[in-house]
Amino acid sequence: MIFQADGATICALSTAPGMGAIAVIRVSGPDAIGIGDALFSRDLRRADSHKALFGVIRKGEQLIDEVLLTVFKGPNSFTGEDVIEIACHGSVFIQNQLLQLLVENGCRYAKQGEFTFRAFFNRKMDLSQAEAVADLIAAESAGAHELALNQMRGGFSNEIAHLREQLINFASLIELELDFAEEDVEFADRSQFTKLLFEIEVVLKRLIDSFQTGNAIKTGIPVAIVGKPNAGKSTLLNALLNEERAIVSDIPGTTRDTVEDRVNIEGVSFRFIDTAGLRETEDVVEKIGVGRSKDAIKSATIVLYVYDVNEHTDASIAAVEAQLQHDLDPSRQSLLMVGNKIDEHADHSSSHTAHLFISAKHKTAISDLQETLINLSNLRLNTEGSTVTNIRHYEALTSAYTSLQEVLIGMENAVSGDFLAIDIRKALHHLGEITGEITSDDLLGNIFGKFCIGK
Ligand SMILES: Nc1nc2c(ncn2[C@@H]2O[C@H](COP(=O)(O)OP(=O)(O)OP(=O)(O)O)[C@@H](O)[C@H]2O)c(=O)[nH]1
Ligand SMILES: [Mg+2]
Repeated sequence: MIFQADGATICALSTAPGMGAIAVIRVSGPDAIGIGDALFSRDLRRADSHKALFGVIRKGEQLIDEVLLTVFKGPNSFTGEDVIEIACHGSVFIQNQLLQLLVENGCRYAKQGEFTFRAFFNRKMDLSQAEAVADLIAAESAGAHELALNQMRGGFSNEIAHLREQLINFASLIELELDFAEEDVEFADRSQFTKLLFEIEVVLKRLIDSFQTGNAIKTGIPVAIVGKPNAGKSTLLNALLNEERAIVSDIPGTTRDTVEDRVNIEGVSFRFIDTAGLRETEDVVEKIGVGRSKDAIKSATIVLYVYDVNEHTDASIAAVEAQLQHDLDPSRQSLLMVGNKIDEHADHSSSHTAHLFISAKHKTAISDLQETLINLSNLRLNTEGSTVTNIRHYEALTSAYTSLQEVLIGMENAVSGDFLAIDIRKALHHLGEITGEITSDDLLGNIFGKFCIGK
């Protein structure tokens, strides 16, 4: 076990390291209240839970700080243990003095993620909820925040727990049959079971499919900026990011590798990927770049095709658009056609009414473009049930789905109960991995090791 339940009382700075207006130090464990009581000017042993007390902390005769101290009596605390939180003035000196004092009085410094691990260990939350705590802290956009919050509050866990419960019921009935093998009885109604399996299959499929969106929201919706050399892709990237991120020049083939960066537009996080201009080329390096552009198109949620309005006829651009529409997967990708360099164009009329017309260089109509991107991204938000954002969950769901398929095939071929039971147990195992009924030290180390200290 990466963290043993060693009965230690642990302490750490829970606010960001460095100087701040205030800092919060968290202490959790059986002696939290006793240790706090020894240092604080007021009686903590008889203090109410969840109420802040104002007082001072001294080191011998020396006054360290005036603080607000809150007691959270277990099990009604984040970790499920007795917890105290000390809100002090945010000087690094005070923070260090207090932590030192806590250690001198019997605390041990907490490891990364140890508070959240204890919450998991004490069943205050399951594994997917603990992971959501990390996601919530890292969330930079409204969408990522909403998904993490929903997962932390147990929306996703409940859905998985419900699926598991249904499967467990049937698994036990089938296993019961095995005990009566001689008598040749069927406790588990096969047709009812098949119906249930199909229902579970639908839910699993929906959860698996939601990962594409969930991941896009968490890591930014991938927008590939593609087009011919010199169309103004890099200029547009810079305009969207509001910084000179990519090199711009009038030499076709300037961008050779993909350049990407994230930006938040009205609370939605986008990951813009500027690519090498698409053209037939003999240049070895440029060829690799063009290959990467094509990969970027495949994995993008939104493909933004930029063309120079001065260099195209309506017919030629319609042909490009038709080809792109054909190449994209409409169930998960949208295409946005953008005519650039309108500043150089005398005639603004076009038959392409669905296209956006901008000048990347002069930042004309960039806000229209941003608005369109927001609209396209909204279309893709999952409204029904939970959205999977975590690759670990995605993999476990996919494995559960495969095992379920095996069960269904077995049912179809009327295989015997003992074989069915094996595959059902497998599916249960994979679902249990998500919520943490099934864990390994490696897995826990991996998850909690990513947390910051104090969380
Ligand atoms: N007049 C005008 N020029 C522009 C506009 N946008 C880009 N340009 C110019 O077009 C040239 C090419 O711009 P880039 O942004 O480097 O084009 P690109 O599509 O990234 O080109 P590659 O990286 O070679 O594929 C530069 O000289 C830009 O200044 C625009 O809106 N109007
Ligand atoms: Mg470029």
